[in-house]
Amino acid sequence: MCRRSLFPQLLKRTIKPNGGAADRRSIFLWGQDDLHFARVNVEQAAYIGSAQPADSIRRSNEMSPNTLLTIGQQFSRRSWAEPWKIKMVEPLHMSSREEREKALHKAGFNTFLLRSDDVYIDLLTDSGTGAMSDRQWAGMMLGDEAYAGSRNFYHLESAVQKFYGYKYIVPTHQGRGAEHLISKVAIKPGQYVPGNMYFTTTRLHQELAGGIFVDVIIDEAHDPQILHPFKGNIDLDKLETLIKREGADNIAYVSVAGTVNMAGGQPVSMANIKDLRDLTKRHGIKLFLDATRMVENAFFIQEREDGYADKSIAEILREFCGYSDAAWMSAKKDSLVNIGGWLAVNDEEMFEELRNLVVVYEGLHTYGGLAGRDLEAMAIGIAESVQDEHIQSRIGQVRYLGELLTTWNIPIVHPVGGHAIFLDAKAFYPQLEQIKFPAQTLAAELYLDSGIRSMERGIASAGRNAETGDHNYPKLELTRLTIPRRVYTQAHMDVVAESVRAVYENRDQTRGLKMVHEPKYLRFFQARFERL
Ligand code: P70
Repeated sequence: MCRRSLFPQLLKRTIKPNGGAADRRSIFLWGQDDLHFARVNVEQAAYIGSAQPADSIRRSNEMSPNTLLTIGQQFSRRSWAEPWKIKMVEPLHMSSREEREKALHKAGFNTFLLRSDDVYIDLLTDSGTGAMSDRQWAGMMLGDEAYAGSRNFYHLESAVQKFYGYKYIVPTHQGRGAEHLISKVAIKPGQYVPGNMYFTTTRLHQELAGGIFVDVIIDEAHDPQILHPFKGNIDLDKLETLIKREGADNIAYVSVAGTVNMAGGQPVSMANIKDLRDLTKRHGIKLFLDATRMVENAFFIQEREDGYADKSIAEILREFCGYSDAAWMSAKKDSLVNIGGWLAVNDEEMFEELRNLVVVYEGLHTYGGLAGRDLEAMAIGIAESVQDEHIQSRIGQVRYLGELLTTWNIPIVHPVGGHAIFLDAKAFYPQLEQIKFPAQTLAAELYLDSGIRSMERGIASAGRNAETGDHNYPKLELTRLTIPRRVYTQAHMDVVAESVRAVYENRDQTRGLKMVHEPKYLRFFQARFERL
């Protein structure tokens, strides 16, 4: 491989500015490698991100061709490292190919049905799989397990108020518990719920409450190769058309996710949420935020948006949340805990309703289905999650894997998002029609090669159309390599990259899968497949 090819040659490719004044003042120049970019501001040409001025590239090129370079040096930047050291380790099981073949058959070619003991590197999800800090573990010992009024609840309440800025907090056992309650309270049957692409559990709860989900994300989000700094943005024209067509009274609320999971962990810009706030205010429509990976979203705003380079992650997070009326959270992601979630609102009346409903479905309003110790770990995790150095190294690790795969020309979603690398299974297996489950097939092949567990995010996840009963055929057919927080090392990422490459090199021999068992709800969790 030619080392020179690793250096970003800045090209004027892209970009259709979308969603707000700040974006419109910038032109993004993306590197040939699709990973690095420079932003040229109309007022002053400014380089941000990891794009490099020409002289540092020249300096690296002067090194001897045999010099071993760190990845940071290869990209002409200083390397990052984790802001922690390891105090306790969990041994992993390294299985043989024969064992994996057996395990995969037993699991019906569905990585959700594998036993964790049969997995080597587990990239199924970043949900609840992070490593807690020594402070969080110490906090667990301070759990106040009173049925009512646990002191840990008040710690959590203060942390959410301080870092996210909402007034009233209701704890829930995890994200979908919060989604259930807010959908029940805020949606009248037949109302529309526009959102920036769907998330499986979010949409299901909206639909179970009688809502009709409408995707109003910008078109760029549906194309894995289009480069856009804020691919999670809402298309304000699409939203306005829906409001005009259906009337503001028929919109329950606008549902915005901070970093859009199904689009590849893509962020929403501050300009977009501000414009969205103005638009919804004009029509008297509420704006609710899925804050699950909002800290990661804040990182991209700091990196890419005019005026935010010198603001802290905590400041950006507070400002962004300030444009919404309410939020729900799966704390198992950004907040560095193994279980937990919450709902937060500014409206007192709505809070009263939610606080009442939580006792029916989750538990009393001061524990919401969690132990006191879980609430404490969450309160501490929130404070740790907004530290700039934490989020830089977290996203740095995801990018590292992306850099390796991109330089090997393996098709992934660009730009690389916050929590995962998404392999583009349609491009990986052009010979497979979507009904042969290319992303599910790729997840199975990766597991067979090395014991790495990934997750299908394509046709199996998209389910069926409620009216026609046919499969939904999403544009994106992706296999997600999700990176747990503070768990794996750079060497693990090397092993993952090499395994993806080995599967890629054998891609011609792959024939796909057929579904032989299909559960009614969220079928991807328990569906079973057979080889074609
Ligand atoms: C994942 C997890 C959970 C999630 C999320 C966003 C943006 C809400 C939730 C729900 C777990 C998962 C869930 C469904 C299918 C596959 C995996 N995402 N909003 O791995 O939160 O899990 O706590 O109920 O990403 O992406 P919770």
